[in-house]
Amino acid sequence: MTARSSSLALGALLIASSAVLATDDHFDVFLTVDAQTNTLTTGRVAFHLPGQPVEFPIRIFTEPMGKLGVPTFTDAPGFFAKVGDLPPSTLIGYDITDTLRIWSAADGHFDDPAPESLSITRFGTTIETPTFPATFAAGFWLGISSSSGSLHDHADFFLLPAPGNTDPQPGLYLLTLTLRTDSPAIAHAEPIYIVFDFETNGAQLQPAVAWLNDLITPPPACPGDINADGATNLDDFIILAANFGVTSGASRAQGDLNGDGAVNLDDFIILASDFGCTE
Ligand SMILES: [Ca+2]
Ligand SMILES: [Ca+2]
Repeated sequence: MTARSSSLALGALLIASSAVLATDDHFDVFLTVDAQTNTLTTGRVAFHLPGQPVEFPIRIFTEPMGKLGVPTFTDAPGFFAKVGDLPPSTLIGYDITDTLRIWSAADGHFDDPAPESLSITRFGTTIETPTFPATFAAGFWLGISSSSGSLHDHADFFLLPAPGNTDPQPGLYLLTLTLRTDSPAIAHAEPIYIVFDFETNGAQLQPAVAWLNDLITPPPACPGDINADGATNLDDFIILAANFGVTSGASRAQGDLNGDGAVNLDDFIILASDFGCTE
């Protein structure tokens, strides 16, 4: 039995146990429809905290693999809406909108396609991440909201080894999804980013999430505005100076203005030429 076929067989087994998995401590992707723009929007709900608080809006999610003793598997994050958060009886689905990517700890980015792939299984239907960057892979319906507009569904995620390999390499893997409904009146959600941690123990999660935050944050009106207060001034210079010399993994909020992960003279020049800017 190949690793892939054993993964799929396990997936079939896990579908039967999904009621048990739903009680696990985990974060899920919270879903609702923005009343002003009629757009599906995402947050993060913490099932393991009292009252299941929701952070909103959130588009970046992190998840360790290795549930149920299977190193390459997790069924989280799931997808969740409380009563009234979604229109009643509405299908929720997704599409994969990029190849699977792997975090480069050395260079501090998710630019590299992973030789591995990721599969998503729900109700016995499976799709895999596309091989080529920026390729669309049509997903399927994850679930349907109740007559009161609530939803709680989990799919099964499996990390698959590169062709010819027995196991995936340890790393942080980035899955890009766009969530949608079957209602033509509701616009698709902005892409969400799920970082799966396969056997790295989270050492690089913070810079990886910072990199994604930079990716989805619109460029500021003032290119030298490090602390995002709408002006480029001494406050920004102090942050840049405090991090000057960092060679990788730095975020914009730490003074990396050109997005190369380092804080150095290149960033200082951007700040200096923008000094005094106000929005
Ligand atoms: Ca500023
Ligand atoms: Ca830089």
